[in-house]
Amino acid sequence: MLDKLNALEKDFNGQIVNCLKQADVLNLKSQILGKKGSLSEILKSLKDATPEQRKEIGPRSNEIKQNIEKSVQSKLSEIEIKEVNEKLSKNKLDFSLRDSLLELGLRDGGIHPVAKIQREVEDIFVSMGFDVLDGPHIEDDWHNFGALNIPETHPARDMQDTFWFKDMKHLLRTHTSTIQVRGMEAKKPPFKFVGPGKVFRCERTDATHEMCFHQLEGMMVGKDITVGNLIYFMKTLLKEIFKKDMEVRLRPGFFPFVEPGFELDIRWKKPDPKKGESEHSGWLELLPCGMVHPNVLKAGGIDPGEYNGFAFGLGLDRLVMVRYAIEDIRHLHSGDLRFNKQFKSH
Ligand code: FA5
Repeated sequence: MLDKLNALEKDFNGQIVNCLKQADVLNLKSQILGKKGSLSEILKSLKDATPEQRKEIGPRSNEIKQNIEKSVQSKLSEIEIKEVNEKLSKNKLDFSLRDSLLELGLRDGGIHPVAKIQREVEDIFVSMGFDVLDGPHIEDDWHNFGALNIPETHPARDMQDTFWFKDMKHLLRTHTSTIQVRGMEAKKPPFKFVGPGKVFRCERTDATHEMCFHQLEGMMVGKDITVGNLIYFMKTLLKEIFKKDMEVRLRPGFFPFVEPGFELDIRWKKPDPKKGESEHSGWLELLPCGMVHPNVLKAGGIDPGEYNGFAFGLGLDRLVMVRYAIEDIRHLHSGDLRFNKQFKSH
Protein backbone atom coordinates (compact mmCIF):
# COMPACT_ATOMS: atom_id res chain seq x y z
CA MET A 1 0.00 0.00 0.00
CA LEU A 2 2.83 2.34 0.82
CA ASP A 3 4.26 1.73 -2.65
CA LYS A 4 0.87 2.51 -4.17
CA LEU A 5 0.68 5.79 -2.19
CA ASN A 6 4.18 6.84 -3.29
CA ALA A 7 3.35 5.99 -6.90
CA LEU A 8 0.15 8.08 -6.66
CA GLU A 9 2.08 11.11 -5.43
CA LYS A 10 4.68 10.70 -8.17
CA ASP A 11 1.96 10.39 -10.79
CA PHE A 12 0.19 13.54 -9.45
CA ASN A 13 3.45 15.53 -9.51
CA GLY A 14 4.04 14.46 -13.11
CA GLN A 15 0.53 15.47 -14.20
CA ILE A 16 0.13 18.81 -12.43
CA VAL A 17 3.10 20.41 -14.18
CA ASN A 18 1.32 19.81 -17.50
CA CYS A 19 -1.98 21.46 -16.45
CA LEU A 20 -2.55 24.66 -18.42
CA LYS A 21 -6.02 25.61 -17.17
CA GLN A 22 -7.50 25.96 -13.70
CA ALA A 23 -10.22 23.46 -14.66
CA ASP A 24 -7.54 20.82 -15.43
CA VAL A 25 -6.01 21.35 -12.01
CA LEU A 26 -9.37 21.00 -10.27
CA ASN A 27 -10.18 17.85 -12.27
CA LEU A 28 -6.87 16.29 -11.33
CA LYS A 29 -7.47 17.15 -7.68
CA SER A 30 -10.89 15.50 -7.66
CA GLN A 31 -9.52 12.42 -9.47
CA ILE A 32 -7.20 11.91 -6.53
CA LEU A 33 -8.79 13.51 -3.47
CA GLY A 34 -12.46 13.22 -4.50
CA LYS A 35 -14.85 10.78 -2.78
CA LYS A 36 -14.23 8.18 -5.49
CA GLY A 37 -10.68 9.39 -6.12
CA SER A 38 -7.61 7.17 -6.27
CA LEU A 39 -6.48 8.05 -2.73
CA SER A 40 -9.83 6.93 -1.29
CA GLU A 41 -9.59 3.74 -3.39
CA ILE A 42 -6.15 2.94 -1.94
CA LEU A 43 -7.31 3.70 1.59
CA LYS A 44 -10.23 1.29 1.23
CA SER A 45 -7.80 -1.63 1.64
CA LEU A 46 -6.52 -0.10 4.90
CA LYS A 47 -8.85 -2.47 6.74
CA ASP A 48 -6.72 -5.45 5.58
CA ALA A 49 -3.46 -3.88 6.75
CA THR A 50 -1.63 -4.92 9.93
CA PRO A 51 -1.54 -2.44 12.86
CA GLU A 52 2.16 -1.68 12.06
CA GLN A 53 1.35 -0.97 8.41
CA ARG A 54 -1.51 1.30 9.48
CA LYS A 55 0.84 3.31 11.70
CA GLU A 56 2.91 4.08 8.62
CA ILE A 57 0.16 4.47 6.06
CA GLY A 58 -2.06 6.86 8.07
CA PRO A 59 0.48 9.68 8.50
CA ARG A 60 1.87 9.15 4.97
CA SER A 61 -1.54 9.44 3.33
CA ASN A 62 -2.23 12.64 5.33
CA GLU A 63 1.11 14.02 4.23
CA ILE A 64 0.35 13.24 0.57
CA LYS A 65 -3.09 14.85 0.87
CA GLN A 66 -1.58 18.03 2.28
CA ASN A 67 1.16 18.12 -0.37
CA ILE A 68 -1.43 17.72 -3.13
CA GLU A 69 -3.63 20.51 -1.71
CA LYS A 70 -0.66 22.85 -1.46
CA SER A 71 0.47 22.13 -5.03
CA VAL A 72 -3.09 22.62 -6.30
CA GLN A 73 -3.35 26.05 -4.63
CA SER A 74 -0.03 27.28 -5.95
CA LYS A 75 -0.75 25.96 -9.47
CA LEU A 76 -4.16 27.71 -9.46
CA SER A 77 -2.63 31.07 -8.57
CA GLU A 78 0.22 30.57 -11.04
CA ILE A 79 -2.32 30.03 -13.83
CA GLU A 80 -4.43 33.00 -12.69
CA ILE A 81 -1.44 35.37 -12.77
CA LYS A 82 -0.43 34.06 -16.20
CA GLU A 83 -3.95 34.54 -17.57
CA VAL A 84 -4.22 38.11 -16.23
CA ASN A 85 -0.82 39.01 -17.69
CA GLU A 86 -1.79 37.55 -21.05
CA LYS A 87 -5.05 39.55 -21.06
CA LEU A 88 -3.27 42.76 -20.12
CA SER A 89 -0.59 42.39 -22.78
CA LYS A 90 -3.21 41.53 -25.43
CA ASN A 91 -5.57 44.44 -24.68
CA LYS A 92 -2.91 46.97 -23.75
CA LEU A 93 -5.45 48.61 -21.46
CA ASP A 94 -4.86 52.15 -20.32
CA PHE A 95 -7.40 52.71 -17.57
CA SER A 96 -7.11 56.47 -17.86
CA LEU A 97 -8.55 56.28 -21.37
CA ARG A 98 -12.29 56.47 -21.19
CA ASP A 99 -12.81 55.21 -24.74
CA SER A 100 -10.89 51.99 -24.27
CA LEU A 101 -12.99 51.26 -21.17
CA LEU A 102 -16.18 51.86 -23.14
CA GLU A 103 -14.95 49.63 -25.96
CA LEU A 104 -14.63 46.87 -23.43
CA GLY A 105 -18.19 47.47 -22.28
CA LEU A 106 -17.05 48.72 -18.90
CA ARG A 107 -19.31 51.25 -17.17
CA ASP A 108 -18.93 54.90 -17.98
CA GLY A 109 -17.68 57.08 -15.16
CA GLY A 110 -16.50 60.61 -14.63
CA ILE A 111 -14.03 62.67 -12.69
CA HIS A 112 -15.33 63.69 -9.29
CA PRO A 113 -16.31 67.39 -9.37
CA VAL A 114 -13.98 68.18 -6.44
CA ALA A 115 -11.03 66.53 -8.23
CA LYS A 116 -11.97 68.36 -11.42
CA ILE A 117 -12.13 71.77 -9.78
CA GLN A 118 -8.91 71.05 -7.88
CA ARG A 119 -7.11 70.35 -11.17
CA GLU A 120 -8.55 73.50 -12.73
CA VAL A 121 -7.45 75.68 -9.80
CA GLU A 122 -3.99 74.08 -9.85
CA ASP A 123 -3.71 74.83 -13.60
CA ILE A 124 -4.74 78.46 -13.06
CA PHE A 125 -2.06 78.95 -10.42
CA VAL A 126 0.60 77.03 -12.38
CA SER A 127 -0.08 79.37 -15.30
CA MET A 128 0.70 82.27 -12.93
CA GLY A 129 4.03 80.73 -11.89
CA PHE A 130 2.99 78.91 -8.71
CA ASP A 131 4.36 75.45 -7.79
CA VAL A 132 2.05 72.68 -6.53
CA LEU A 133 3.06 71.08 -3.23
CA ASP A 134 1.69 68.17 -1.22
CA GLY A 135 1.68 67.34 2.49
CA PRO A 136 0.74 64.41 4.75
CA HIS A 137 -2.75 63.86 6.18
CA ILE A 138 -1.31 62.78 9.54
CA GLU A 139 0.51 65.70 11.05
CA ASP A 140 2.20 66.71 14.27
CA ASP A 141 1.21 69.53 16.56
CA TRP A 142 3.98 71.80 15.25
CA HIS A 143 2.97 71.73 11.58
CA ASN A 144 -0.79 72.03 12.25
CA PHE A 145 -0.68 74.57 15.08
CA GLY A 146 2.67 75.54 16.65
CA ALA A 147 4.45 76.88 13.56
CA LEU A 148 1.26 78.73 12.59
CA ASN A 149 1.43 80.94 15.64
CA ILE A 150 -1.10 78.84 17.56
CA PRO A 151 0.70 77.77 20.76
CA GLU A 152 -0.70 75.03 22.99
CA THR A 153 -2.83 77.25 25.20
CA HIS A 154 -4.16 79.45 22.37
CA PRO A 155 -7.98 79.55 22.25
CA ALA A 156 -7.81 79.47 18.42
CA ARG A 157 -7.22 75.72 18.70
CA ASP A 158 -10.90 75.41 19.57
CA MET A 159 -11.86 76.97 16.21
CA GLN A 160 -11.08 73.66 14.53
CA ASP A 161 -12.36 70.50 16.27
CA THR A 162 -9.47 68.14 15.91
CA PHE A 163 -9.18 64.37 15.49
CA TRP A 164 -6.21 63.53 17.73
CA PHE A 165 -4.37 60.21 17.77
CA LYS A 166 -4.10 58.41 21.10
CA ASP A 167 -0.55 59.72 21.69
CA MET A 168 -2.04 63.28 21.67
CA LYS A 169 0.98 64.31 19.61
CA HIS A 170 -0.34 63.44 16.15
CA LEU A 171 -3.58 64.47 14.47
CA LEU A 172 -5.46 64.42 11.17
CA ARG A 173 -4.64 67.81 9.68
CA THR A 174 -7.47 70.27 10.23
CA HIS A 175 -6.42 72.55 7.37
CA THR A 176 -3.98 72.68 4.48
CA SER A 177 -2.13 75.53 6.20
CA THR A 178 0.26 72.75 7.29
CA ILE A 179 1.55 72.94 3.70
CA GLN A 180 2.60 76.56 4.32
CA VAL A 181 4.96 75.28 6.99
CA ARG A 182 6.22 72.39 4.87
CA GLY A 183 6.71 74.75 1.91
CA MET A 184 8.75 77.22 3.97
CA GLU A 185 10.89 74.31 5.22
CA ALA A 186 11.55 73.14 1.67
CA LYS A 187 11.98 76.42 -0.20
CA LYS A 188 14.05 79.58 -0.09
CA PRO A 189 12.24 82.90 -0.75
CA PRO A 190 11.06 84.30 -3.06
CA PHE A 191 8.53 81.54 -3.79
CA LYS A 192 4.87 80.98 -4.50
CA PHE A 193 2.98 77.70 -4.31
CA VAL A 194 -0.42 76.11 -3.81
CA GLY A 195 -1.09 72.93 -1.82
CA PRO A 196 -4.41 71.10 -2.24
CA GLY A 197 -5.73 68.17 -0.21
CA LYS A 198 -8.15 66.55 2.21
CA VAL A 199 -8.62 67.97 5.69
CA PHE A 200 -10.49 66.54 8.67
CA ARG A 201 -12.54 68.10 11.44
CA CYS A 202 -14.68 66.53 14.13
CA GLU A 203 -17.69 68.62 13.11
CA ARG A 204 -21.41 68.17 13.24
CA THR A 205 -22.31 68.05 9.54
CA ASP A 206 -24.90 70.25 7.84
CA ALA A 207 -25.61 71.59 4.34
CA THR A 208 -22.31 73.49 4.18
CA HIS A 209 -20.13 71.50 6.61
CA GLU A 210 -18.51 68.08 6.16
CA MET A 211 -16.12 66.21 8.46
CA CYS A 212 -13.72 65.42 5.64
CA PHE A 213 -13.48 68.13 3.00
CA HIS A 214 -10.94 69.70 0.66
CA GLN A 215 -8.95 72.88 0.79
CA LEU A 216 -6.35 74.46 -1.42
CA GLU A 217 -3.71 76.47 0.38
CA GLY A 218 -1.77 79.21 -1.32
CA MET A 219 1.32 81.10 -0.20
CA MET A 220 3.46 83.76 -1.79
CA VAL A 221 6.58 85.08 -0.06
CA GLY A 222 8.90 87.73 -1.46
CA LYS A 223 9.88 91.35 -1.00
CA ASP A 224 7.26 94.10 -0.66
CA ILE A 225 4.19 91.92 -1.25
CA THR A 226 0.96 93.85 -0.60
CA VAL A 227 -2.74 93.21 0.07
CA GLY A 228 -3.22 94.48 -3.51
CA ASN A 229 -1.24 91.45 -4.79
CA LEU A 230 -3.38 89.14 -2.71
CA ILE A 231 -6.65 90.58 -4.01
CA TYR A 232 -5.38 90.44 -7.60
CA PHE A 233 -4.66 86.69 -7.38
CA MET A 234 -7.97 85.92 -5.63
CA LYS A 235 -9.98 87.86 -8.25
CA THR A 236 -8.12 86.22 -11.13
CA LEU A 237 -8.81 82.80 -9.62
CA LEU A 238 -12.55 83.40 -9.31
CA LYS A 239 -12.83 84.98 -12.77
CA GLU A 240 -11.08 82.01 -14.39
CA ILE A 241 -13.19 79.47 -12.52
CA PHE A 242 -16.57 81.10 -13.11
CA LYS A 243 -15.72 82.73 -16.45
CA LYS A 244 -17.34 85.95 -15.25
CA ASP A 245 -16.82 88.61 -12.60
CA MET A 246 -18.22 87.26 -9.37
CA GLU A 247 -19.71 89.39 -6.64
CA VAL A 248 -17.40 89.04 -3.66
CA ARG A 249 -16.97 90.80 -0.35
CA LEU A 250 -13.88 91.14 1.78
CA ARG A 251 -14.34 91.50 5.53
CA PRO A 252 -11.94 91.28 8.45
CA GLY A 253 -11.29 87.73 9.65
CA PHE A 254 -9.22 86.40 12.50
CA PHE A 255 -6.62 83.69 11.98
CA PRO A 256 -3.51 83.68 14.21
CA PHE A 257 -1.26 83.00 11.23
CA VAL A 258 -2.17 86.13 9.24
CA GLU A 259 -2.17 89.83 10.08
CA PRO A 260 -4.27 91.48 8.76
CA GLY A 261 -6.65 88.58 8.05
CA PHE A 262 -9.71 88.58 5.78
CA GLU A 263 -12.70 86.48 4.90
CA LEU A 264 -13.57 86.54 1.23
CA ASP A 265 -17.21 85.56 0.71
CA ILE A 266 -18.93 84.91 -2.58
CA ARG A 267 -22.52 85.76 -3.52
CA TRP A 268 -24.41 82.49 -3.75
CA LYS A 269 -27.90 81.71 -4.92
CA LYS A 270 -28.81 78.81 -2.71
CA PRO A 271 -30.54 76.37 -5.03
CA ASP A 272 -33.89 74.86 -4.18
CA PRO A 273 -33.73 71.21 -5.33
CA LYS A 274 -37.44 71.29 -6.35
CA LYS A 275 -37.62 74.64 -8.15
CA GLY A 276 -34.12 75.07 -9.58
CA GLU A 277 -32.24 78.23 -8.72
CA SER A 278 -33.85 80.00 -5.80
CA GLU A 279 -34.38 83.71 -5.52
CA HIS A 280 -32.90 83.60 -2.07
CA SER A 281 -29.28 84.55 -2.20
CA GLY A 282 -26.66 84.94 0.45
CA TRP A 283 -22.95 85.05 1.11
CA LEU A 284 -20.92 81.84 1.26
CA GLU A 285 -17.69 81.85 3.23
CA LEU A 286 -15.18 80.59 0.70
CA LEU A 287 -11.70 81.97 0.88
CA PRO A 288 -10.05 83.16 4.07
CA CYS A 289 -6.75 84.89 3.48
CA GLY A 290 -4.33 87.50 4.75
CA MET A 291 -0.76 88.70 5.09
CA VAL A 292 1.51 86.06 6.63
CA HIS A 293 2.18 86.78 10.32
CA PRO A 294 5.87 87.53 11.08
CA ASN A 295 5.92 84.72 13.68
CA VAL A 296 4.96 82.22 10.96
CA LEU A 297 7.80 83.39 8.73
CA LYS A 298 10.20 83.08 11.69
CA ALA A 299 8.97 79.55 12.44
CA GLY A 300 9.65 78.71 8.79
CA GLY A 301 13.22 80.04 9.03
CA ILE A 302 12.49 83.24 7.05
CA ASP A 303 13.55 86.69 8.21
CA PRO A 304 10.34 88.82 8.48
CA GLY A 305 12.53 91.95 8.33
CA GLU A 306 13.52 91.02 4.80
CA TYR A 307 10.52 89.15 3.42
CA ASN A 308 6.74 89.23 3.71
CA GLY A 309 3.87 87.52 1.91
CA PHE A 310 0.26 86.45 1.72
CA ALA A 311 -1.56 83.15 2.26
CA PHE A 312 -5.05 81.86 1.59
CA GLY A 313 -7.07 78.68 2.21
CA LEU A 314 -9.76 77.99 -0.39
CA GLY A 315 -12.65 75.62 0.42
CA LEU A 316 -12.80 73.43 -2.69
CA ASP A 317 -16.08 71.65 -1.85
CA ARG A 318 -17.80 75.00 -1.37
CA LEU A 319 -16.45 76.19 -4.72
CA VAL A 320 -17.99 73.09 -6.31
CA MET A 321 -21.32 73.88 -4.61
CA VAL A 322 -21.42 77.37 -6.13
CA ARG A 323 -20.21 76.23 -9.58
CA TYR A 324 -22.74 73.38 -9.93
CA ALA A 325 -25.59 74.82 -7.83
CA ILE A 326 -25.48 72.03 -5.25
CA GLU A 327 -27.65 72.77 -2.24
CA ASP A 328 -26.06 70.33 0.22
CA ILE A 329 -22.34 69.53 0.57
CA ARG A 330 -23.19 66.06 1.87
CA HIS A 331 -24.24 64.95 -1.63
CA LEU A 332 -20.63 65.20 -2.78
CA HIS A 333 -19.31 62.09 -1.06
CA SER A 334 -22.61 60.30 -0.50
CA GLY A 335 -22.05 57.82 -3.34
CA ASP A 336 -25.71 58.37 -4.31
CA LEU A 337 -25.94 57.35 -7.98
CA ARG A 338 -28.83 59.74 -8.69
CA PHE A 339 -26.52 62.61 -7.70
CA ASN A 340 -23.42 61.17 -9.40
CA LYS A 341 -25.25 60.74 -12.72
CA GLN A 342 -25.12 64.46 -13.54
CA PHE A 343 -21.28 64.35 -13.46
CA LYS A 344 -20.88 61.40 -15.84
CA SER A 345 -19.65 63.48 -18.72
CA HIS A 346 -17.61 66.00 -16.73
C1 FA5 B 1 -8.82 77.69 7.64
O1 FA5 B 1 -8.85 76.46 7.58
C2 FA5 B 1 -7.53 78.45 7.46
N1 FA5 B 1 -6.44 77.54 7.49
C3 FA5 B 1 -7.59 79.20 6.12
C4 FA5 B 1 -6.54 80.24 5.92
C5 FA5 B 1 -5.39 79.93 5.21
C6 FA5 B 1 -6.70 81.52 6.44
C7 FA5 B 1 -4.41 80.88 5.02
C8 FA5 B 1 -5.75 82.47 6.25
C9 FA5 B 1 -4.61 82.15 5.53
P1 FA5 B 1 -11.42 77.96 7.82
O2 FA5 B 1 -11.61 77.11 8.99
O3 FA5 B 1 -12.31 79.14 7.73
O4 FA5 B 1 -9.91 78.48 7.72
O5 FA5 B 1 -11.61 77.10 6.51
C10 FA5 B 1 -11.28 77.60 5.24
C11 FA5 B 1 -12.38 77.29 4.22
O6 FA5 B 1 -12.62 75.88 4.21
C12 FA5 B 1 -13.75 77.91 4.55
O7 FA5 B 1 -13.87 79.20 4.07
C13 FA5 B 1 -14.69 76.98 3.83
O8 FA5 B 1 -14.74 77.31 2.45
C14 FA5 B 1 -14.00 75.64 3.99
N2 FA5 B 1 -14.54 74.90 5.14
C15 FA5 B 1 -14.30 75.09 6.46
N3 FA5 B 1 -14.95 74.19 7.21
C16 FA5 B 1 -15.61 73.39 6.35
C17 FA5 B 1 -16.43 72.23 6.48
N4 FA5 B 1 -16.69 71.70 7.68
N5 FA5 B 1 -16.93 71.65 5.38
C18 FA5 B 1 -16.66 72.17 4.16
N6 FA5 B 1 -15.87 73.24 3.93
C19 FA5 B 1 -15.36 73.84 5.02
